[in-house]
Amino acid sequence: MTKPIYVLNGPNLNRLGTREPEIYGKTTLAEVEAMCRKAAGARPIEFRQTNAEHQLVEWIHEAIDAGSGVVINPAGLSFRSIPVLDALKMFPGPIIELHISNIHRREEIYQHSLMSKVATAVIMGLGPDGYATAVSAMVRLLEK
Ligand code: DHK
Repeated sequence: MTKPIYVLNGPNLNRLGTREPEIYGKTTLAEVEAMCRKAAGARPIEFRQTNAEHQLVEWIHEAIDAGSGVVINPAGLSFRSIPVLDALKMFPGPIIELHISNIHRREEIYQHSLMSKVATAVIMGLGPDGYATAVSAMVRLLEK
C-alpha cells in the first residue's frame, strides 16, 4: 500500500478564489485539490485545510505515521507557529513548503518563514500552479 502524500493548508486558504485575488489568484481550493490529484498521478494524496493550528499539528502527526511526503502551505502560521515547526521536525520524509505568493516580495511580517529551516525545498511565487509543481516535485523526490 503506497503511503499518501499529505498536502496540508493553513488558515484562510479555504477562501482561495475570492481572498485577495490580486495576490492569491481566483483559483479555488477545490480546483487546487484537483490540480494536486492530477499531478500526483497514481500516488494517493491526503488534501486538507484548516484554520486551526492544533488541527494542522495533528495532521502532521498523522503524516509522521502514515504519510510518504508532506507538501504544506502553513499560510499565516508560517511565521510564528513553533508547534507546527516542532511537528514538522518529527516528519521523517521530504517536506516541501509552499507559498502561492513570493513572501519575500511581501510586507515584512510575511518575509521570514520558520518552516523553511526544516523544509527539503520551498516553492513560492508561482500562484496556485505552485501546488501542482510541488506535488510533481514530491513524486520525483519519493521515487529517488
Ligand atoms: C498564504 C497566506 O495565507 C499568507 O498568510 C502568507 C501564503 C502567504 C501564500 O502565499 O500562500 O503570508
